[in-house]
Amino acid sequence: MSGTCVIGLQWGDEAKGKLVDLLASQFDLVVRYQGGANAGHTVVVGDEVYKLHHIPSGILHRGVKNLITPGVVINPETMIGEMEGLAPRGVNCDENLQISERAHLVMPWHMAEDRQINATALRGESIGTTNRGIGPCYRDKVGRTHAIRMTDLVQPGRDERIRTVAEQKLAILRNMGASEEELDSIAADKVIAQATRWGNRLQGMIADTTDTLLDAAEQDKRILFEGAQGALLDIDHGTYPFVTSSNSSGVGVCAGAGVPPRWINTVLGVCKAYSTRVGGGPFVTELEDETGDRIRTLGNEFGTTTGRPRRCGWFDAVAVRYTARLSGVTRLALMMMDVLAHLDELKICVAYELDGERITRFPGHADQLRRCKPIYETIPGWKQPVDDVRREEDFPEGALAYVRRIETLVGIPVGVLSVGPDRAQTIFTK
Ligand code: 2SA
Ligand code: MG
Repeated sequence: MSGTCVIGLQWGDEAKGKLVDLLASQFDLVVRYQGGANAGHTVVVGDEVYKLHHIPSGILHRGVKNLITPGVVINPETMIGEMEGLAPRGVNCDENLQISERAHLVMPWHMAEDRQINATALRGESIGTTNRGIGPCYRDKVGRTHAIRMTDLVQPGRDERIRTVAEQKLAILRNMGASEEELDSIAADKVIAQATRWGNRLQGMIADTTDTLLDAAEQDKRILFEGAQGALLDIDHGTYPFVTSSNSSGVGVCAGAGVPPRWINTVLGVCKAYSTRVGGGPFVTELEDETGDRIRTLGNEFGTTTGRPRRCGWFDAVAVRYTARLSGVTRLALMMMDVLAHLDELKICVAYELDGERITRFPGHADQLRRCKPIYETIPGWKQPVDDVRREEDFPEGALAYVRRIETLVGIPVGVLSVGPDRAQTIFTK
């Protein structure tokens, strides 16, 4: 069987959704295995723009089965909204989507708790979460005492379970100083009524996705694993504590999906030809100047989920080499090449200077990372649009020189180049 993963190698928004959509028709199954509604995958099909949050990008292809597995945290309210938004556009989730009974639910109180996280400064800075309740939901999953899972929605005892948790959460949030409006939104009766609706709507899709996935692997089916966020946001391996609460690097696939490593053989590592980050935390190659503003405008660098402007900077080969190795990347996909076509001069960060020493290892501590100064190599811009390029050999020489330099620094060949949002603007090179 062929298990292929698409993993973001930076801080998310590397255009993974576009690649998954392009590849999906070659696969039998597409799997979302971590994160939740904090993800925003934009897929452009002709004139139609789809913004997906929970639902795997494979849903846009008839005949492809889509799975949301145990490692995902699901907000049923927004997921049902997503399904209803897709239905009039001819996308039928009831037929092609299975949701794991083991997946945890993001409940209304998790959103209220998330706002409290954002109000807290860690090392002098807020994490800047997406306010989607992701961190509090994963915390409750690991804590076990306050968790509610998909399966609970369709089991006897549901209402009682929700009432108990809602009452405890009410007390916790009141103590944290939540507003009356927030407290009102988590009242037990209200949440029970919502959960009844969720159960009725989703029951046909709730399934044992682990069994489905293992059957598929053993039957030699082709499976595509769709990562959300990026490896630098990984809870264990990212720029902690400025990370998300799941394993968003390549090492998260097995646990989140419920698949042993032996079934994975290809890992596509997706990165932008520059860097972006949304939310707080260290960002060594950040450009807080006109060039940064220029990249933001040219690349339309605003969050899909929250609309927040993204911080922009140069390509960081130290960081990407780290995340590519960690994720077991077999090919790089270099996205947004069209944006760089407008700049006179480009820089690639080849090493950091930390406390007077040159390093090429990615530091594990946020404060160390914050002290790192980028050591750049300057490369002349090619100053020629590439939007219409469809073959590798048609790229300007300067653009290819940029690509070759990244391959050398990261140590992995580039197999995909992207020059725009459209399906056709993707060039498979090797
Ligand atoms: P959270 O909400 O607890 O996961 O936030 C923790 C950190 O993870 C970052 N994060 C993201 N960064 C980039 N893109 C993400 N998805 C959306 C998108 C973001 C948006 O695709 O555009 O719309 O703003 C994403 N999700 C989480 C987050 O900024 C925090 O730094
Ligand atoms: Mg995104």
